[in-house]
Amino acid sequence: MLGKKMLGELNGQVNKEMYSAYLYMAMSAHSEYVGLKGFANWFMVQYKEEMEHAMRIYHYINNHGEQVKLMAIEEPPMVFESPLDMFEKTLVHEQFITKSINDLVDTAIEEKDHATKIFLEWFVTEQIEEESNDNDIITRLKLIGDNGNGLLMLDRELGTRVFVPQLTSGGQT
Ligand code: OFO
Repeated sequence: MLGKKMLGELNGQVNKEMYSAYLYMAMSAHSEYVGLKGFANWFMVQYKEEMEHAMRIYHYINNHGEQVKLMAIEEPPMVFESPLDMFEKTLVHEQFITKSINDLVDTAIEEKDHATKIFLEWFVTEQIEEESNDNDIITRLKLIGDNGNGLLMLDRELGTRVFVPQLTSGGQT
């Protein structure tokens, strides 16, 4: 059973994950437009992962016999100054998501909702990886600076990222 507050916050998180997906899809579209196909691939994989994050919560709500409430997804930005700008914005967004997940855990603890607390542990761990990936790429982009060859090498590397689905259609891992 999900408490009213917990359910509301989980529904809110579905929306935030959908926005994450939308934001990274926008970054993928921008990368494609400026000819950075590897960055476009990296962000498209990120988009797919975010859709899975949303679906994990969607199924969790369903499995509790509750109805998911879908809300409007905010329009993401369309123009970015540079690859570094995209990754700095990605990191800021992921830090916002980390805080949101931590707030959900706080609510689960307050409500003595052990099942939801355990469910959220996957997201807590995932956020460490998300922020670490972004920090790593930001460091490399700063080292590359204005070096076009360095940027193309990183673009080639980011082009090798592959999406590995983790969820079945029923939301099981
Ligand atoms: Fe990027 O981890 Fe979900 O939002």
